[in-house]
Order: sequence, then structure tokens, then C-alpha cells
Amino acid sequence: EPRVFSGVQPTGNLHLGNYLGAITRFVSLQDEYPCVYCVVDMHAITVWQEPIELTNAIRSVAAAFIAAGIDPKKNIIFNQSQVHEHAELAWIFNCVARMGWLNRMTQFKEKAGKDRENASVGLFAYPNLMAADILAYRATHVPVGEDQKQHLELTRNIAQKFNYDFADRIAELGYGEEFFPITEPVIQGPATRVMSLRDGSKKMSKSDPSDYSRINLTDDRDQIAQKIRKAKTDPEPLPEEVKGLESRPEADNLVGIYAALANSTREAVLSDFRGAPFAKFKPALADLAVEVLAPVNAEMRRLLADPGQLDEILADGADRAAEIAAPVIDGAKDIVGFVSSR
Ligand code: AQP
Repeated sequence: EPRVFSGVQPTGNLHLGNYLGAITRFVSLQDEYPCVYCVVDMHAITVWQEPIELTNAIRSVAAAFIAAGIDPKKNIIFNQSQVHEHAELAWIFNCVARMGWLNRMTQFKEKAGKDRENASVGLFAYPNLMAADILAYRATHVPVGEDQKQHLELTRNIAQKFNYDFADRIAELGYGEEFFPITEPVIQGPATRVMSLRDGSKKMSKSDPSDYSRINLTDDRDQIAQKIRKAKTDPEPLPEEVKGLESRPEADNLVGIYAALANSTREAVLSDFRGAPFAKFKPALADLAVEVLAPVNAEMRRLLADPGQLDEILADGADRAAEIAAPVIDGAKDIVGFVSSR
């Protein structure tokens, strides 16, 4: 039975990469599948978060989900730490996943940097918690940006190893051949990897020290226009065909952003602009970005003005999420051989 799950970390300002690579994809899947979208606050604390900022960021991600068009009645929007099943399943997965698998995770290497001895244990085990998030709902499809591909591969490996290690028990208890599905990543659209506006070789990221590297969902019209005007480019005009974007990372990035904002493709954008110079393309991109983001921004502000209502939406979502996750985690505990108290 198909189900979509994905999460976003409440770790600072959401940016255009999060929006185009993930959140707009969440919206487009909601008519096709039952969807569960999570504010992954337990992931956030794998690196230090000021408590008050974390609280605000949690509500801000929930507001962004709703402002972007996710319907919290039709789907589930909730906060990871409110559904304890995630942590329980993550512990079981800590005991399924191998050190060698996690040692290969490039995100840990990037985030831990040179001072690995000082990284939190949570940052290292992060992908196991992510596997638990997904598999607690037996999710079959996970929309993410390109950067999460390796973690999803790990989720598949964990599901496979669990299904294999406990195969006899899974069959004996009547679950058939596999208890956890082998989840498919959904990495689609023209903006699966939005790059920094200052450096076409780095992804747009919340933690980049330069605010000019990214467009935040909270930026106003002037900030958006100024950041696009200052975005790094080469001196050539736009090519007429997609082939001409090869080895021009900054141009490719801006055209990809335009295509995603316009719900179009790189091909169509290039054919519309017919080799225009950046002096013409950038203002058009800025106008489009403002046109798309301004209503999202306004709706986020409106929602954030009533935190009590957002908290209610999250609490309701958590109740509905737990209804799905609880029997799955009970099943997993039974399979492992724990004695049930119920
Ligand atoms: N630049 C990006 N382009 C496309 N998709 C992106 N995503 C993140 N950056 C880009 C996708 O957004 C979703 C939520 O991401 P996250 O906040 O959970 O984690 P992250 O990837 O660690 O985000 P950041 O902004 O890059 O934060 P830092 O700076 O802390 O590393 C995911 O689906 C992700 O793929």
C-alpha cells in the first residue's frame, strides 16, 4: 500500500532549495498518495540549537508546509518528537545498521568537519533515525533533494537487513516475506539540487555563512531582487539549448530555479529567452521569484501570528501519525523478541 513520508529540519531559515527541492514536491504528491510530512526536530538537535530558536523554527517549518499548500486535514503534518515511536524504532535500527555503513555517509563527514571527535553521537547515527522516520509509516515513496540520496540508500539497506535477519520470525508472525518495504526515493523536477548563488559548486544551504548565497522564504521583495542581481554568473549570455549549460554551473542553476518556479523545464525557459544576456534574465527571474514567494511569505506570517493554532495542528497530526506508527513499532518489537506488556 503506497504512502509518502518526508521531513524537513527546523534548523534556521528555510531557503529556496528546501522549497523547490522538497516542499513543492510534497504538495504535488498529496493528491496522489496519503502523505505524512514531519518537522524533524530530533534531527535538528544533532547539532547545537538554541532552545527558543528551535521552538520558533519548528512552528516556522509547519507554517511553511501549510503556506506552500499542504493540506493538514487531508495529510498529516506533525512534529517528530511528539511521536515517541520514532526514537524507539531508531534504537532497533542502531542495532541493525553497521558502523561501516554509517562511516561512509558523506553528510556526516561534511557536517562533522575536521573535529570529528567532537561531533555528537546523534549526528553520526542520524541516518538510522531517518530510516526509522520513514519505516515507522512503512512509507513507499520519499520525496527529497539530491543530497539525501545516500541516506535513502541506507534506509533501504536497513529495511533489507531487518527483513533478512528476522525472515523466519516475520513469516511465523504472519507478516509474509517482508516487514518493511524497500522505499523508493522520489528525486524529481528541475531543482533537485539548488546551488549557492555565490558558488555554483556548493549547494544552497541554511548553514552557509553568507546570506547572499541563498534566498530565504522570509526574504522580502527587495532582498530577493538584490540577491538575484548579485548572484554569480559568467559573462556569456544564456545558451539556446540545454547542452550549452554544461560546464556553466551558475547559469545552469539560475535557469533551473526559473524552470522550477515557473513549473516548466530548462528547455522551455531557454527557448523563451533565446540567448538573452543575464542583464535581461536576472530581473525576469527576480520578478518570478517574488511573484511565487510573496504569497507563501505572507501566509507564513499570518500563520505564525497564531502559534497556538499551529501547535494544535501539530498535536492533531501527531495523534494521527501515532495511530499509524504504533502498530508498526509494536510489530517490530515483537519480531525482535521483546515481551509485550499489552
Ligand atoms: N540546495 C538544495 N536543493 C534542493 N533540495 C534541497 N534540500 C536541502 N537543500 C537543498 C532538501 O530539503 C529537504 C529538507 O532539508 P533539511 O533541512 O532536512 O536538511 P539539509 O539538507 O541539511 O538542509 P540544508 O539547508 O542544507 O541545511 P544545512 O546547511 O544544515 O545542511 C531535504 O529533502 C533536502 O534534500
